[in-house]
Amino acid sequence: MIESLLAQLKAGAFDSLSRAESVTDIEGLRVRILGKKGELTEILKGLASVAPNDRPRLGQLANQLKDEISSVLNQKLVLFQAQESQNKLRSEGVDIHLPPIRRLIGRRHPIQLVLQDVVAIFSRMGFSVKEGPDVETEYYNFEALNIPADHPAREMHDTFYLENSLLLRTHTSPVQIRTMETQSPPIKIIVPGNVYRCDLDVTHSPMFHQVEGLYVDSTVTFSQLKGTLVYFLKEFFGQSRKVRFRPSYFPFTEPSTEVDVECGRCNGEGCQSCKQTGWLEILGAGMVNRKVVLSAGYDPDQVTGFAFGIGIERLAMLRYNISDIRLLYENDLRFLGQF
Ligand code: FA5
Repeated sequence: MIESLLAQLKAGAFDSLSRAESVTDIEGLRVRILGKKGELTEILKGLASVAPNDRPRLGQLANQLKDEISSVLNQKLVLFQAQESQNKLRSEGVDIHLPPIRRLIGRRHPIQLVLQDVVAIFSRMGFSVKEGPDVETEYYNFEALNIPADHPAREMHDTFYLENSLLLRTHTSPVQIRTMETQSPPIKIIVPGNVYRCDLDVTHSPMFHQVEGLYVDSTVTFSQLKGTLVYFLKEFFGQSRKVRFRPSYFPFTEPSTEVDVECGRCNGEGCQSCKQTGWLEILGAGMVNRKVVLSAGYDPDQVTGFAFGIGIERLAMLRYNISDIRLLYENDLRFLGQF
């Protein structure tokens, strides 16, 4: 009886094995046939009721069958495992001939490019870099610069006021005072930084950048100021770009001047970017006012100086022919990608 059951099991097992197609099929068959509750175990339970003399022979027969089936199961398992891992590799394969995915690489903002150049040019002339706070007191932003509370120049600055007499600095000139208060002449510094004014049109931005310059020593002259600025402009724009100095007024310098550069979009003909004037104003400058020298604690009879404040966005507009200052702050990658 057991012998014929084992023969049936063998025929069924080899039939199932011949139809198995995957690792999962093989694992299923192993459990079904040889598992703890599998078909072979069920048959072996019947050994208890056979004659004791027959048991060793039938036991041996069952073990042989178990080894035979195990060996075929293992062979097929290795085969299917190899096939399946090949298929997996093929489906996940990398085609090394495909072009690589293009990664966008960040680049410097045009304002940073211009700032770098300006700082480099003045550094070559012996100016060192200083910084000051964006949040200023009224004293440093106005009073110490000879702009008292009722002075009309305060209105020209369209200031963003904060609480407790604090404000967002409207220019980098407060750093002149902060530096003179703590250092003795000679002082030769530039101050790159952000400044803020409630201003917005094609040439005005509410946040923009200035580079302040201050040179204070025993005999600093206006011709040195002009020579320094002309040298800077030729280095920055090249020899042939037209520039002009206009007389101007700042409460903290006397005499004062403003410098314009010819508009490159219309070559001086007049267009929307230069408000039809053919020129773009880039900086204010002058000899440090005696009152400012005095309030900084120096003797104006012993010490003279010049100062200037350059608008960095305006330099960028002129260098790259940018028609509207607001383009610089819209973060449009099509625009920024050109620099
Ligand atoms: C001043 O800010 C003075 N502190 C400059 C100065 C320094 C004069 C030292 C004398 C001695 P002004 O307001 O003109 O000056 O600004 C200087 C430059 O900043 C301008 O020539 C212009 O290029 C730029 N500028 C002014 N307002 C704006 C704005 N809203 N957006 C962009 N650029 C501006």
